Amino acid sequence: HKNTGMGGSDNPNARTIQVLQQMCEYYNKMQDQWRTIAYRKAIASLRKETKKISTRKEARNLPYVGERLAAKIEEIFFTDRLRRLDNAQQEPTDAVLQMFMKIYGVGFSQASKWVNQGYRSLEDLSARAKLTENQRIGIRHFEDFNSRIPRKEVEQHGKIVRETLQAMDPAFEITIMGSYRRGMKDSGDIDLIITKKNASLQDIRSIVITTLVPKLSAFGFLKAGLATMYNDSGSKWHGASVLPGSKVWRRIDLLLVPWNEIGAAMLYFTGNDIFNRSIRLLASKKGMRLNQRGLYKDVSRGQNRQKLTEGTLVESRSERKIFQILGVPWRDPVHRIC
Ligand code: DCP
Ligand code: MG
Ligand code: MN
Repeated sequence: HKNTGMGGSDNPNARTIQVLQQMCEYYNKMQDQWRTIAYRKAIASLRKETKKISTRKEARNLPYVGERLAAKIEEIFFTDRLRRLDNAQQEPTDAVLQMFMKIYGVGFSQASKWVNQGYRSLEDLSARAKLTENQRIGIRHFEDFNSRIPRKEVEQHGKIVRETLQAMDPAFEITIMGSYRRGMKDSGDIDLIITKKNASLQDIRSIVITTLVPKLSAFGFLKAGLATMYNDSGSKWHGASVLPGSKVWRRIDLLLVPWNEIGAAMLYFTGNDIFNRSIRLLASKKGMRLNQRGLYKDVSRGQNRQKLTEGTLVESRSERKIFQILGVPWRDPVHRIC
């Protein structure tokens, strides 16, 4: 939930917050999760502060502000900028690195490798680098995969999957998740939960993998399978889809969910990712554990909050009940942004 009172331009630390925010966005782009979280927490502390923070010592007294962040806060106060941020913005290879990281399936380590090997453009990569088939697809459809999908089009992709699946078995239920369920006007990809009343994961998986995917591929709707995962933390099929008459490839995720886990899965796949992180943290503070399969109690934790036992399942069928048990008022999906 956005803090509206403080943190705006009326906040005495507005400039410091602005610079830290840019640094945070840089680390987020670099997929440096630890620094991103550390910066977010420090920024949240500063937003709540009503006095101007100028020295390292004052900064050190704020919650979530350690020695190094305190030094940066002082630097911003006295110089109105941050050398680390200037450096980041000037690194010549940085723009290339960030572009490579936008290729589907490419993270920081693969992108850095390519930069270190001297590649500077997508053309370089496709002509000279040794690439996996998925990387080739990611590069060939770079523009498509990085453009936003209008809400109406997200619905059309969902409709094709729904109608095809329900023609085979009308009991299947398909729900569009992710940014679409949060009401956003466009999305980065199409996230579809597929479930069926009283069905097990096996039941759903066998229809989707042996029948649905081949059928949609034969239509020319599904163009490529990019990743599949079947394990304890979920069952999913990631690929690309194209509407009839269109040439634009979209990223589509089929998320297979057994009926008895539908509530926990709805909660997880609605996001956003930061909302998920905070509600999980809240669960862990109450001695419980929340994941995409359910809410568990009697989880025993060691000194550093690490899990010692799995705990027993409390709720997984109803999204609303999970909120209730956690003692959190129901939050409409459109408000699940942190
Ligand atoms: N999710 C998460 N943590 C992640 C990835 C995903 O909690 N690291 C959850 C929350 C997301 C949902 O899964 O909202 C769908 O993931 P997406 O990556 O598709 O993200 P969104 O749909 O929210 O945004 P976009 O419009 O970019 O697809
Ligand atoms: Mg999405
Ligand atoms: Mn997705």
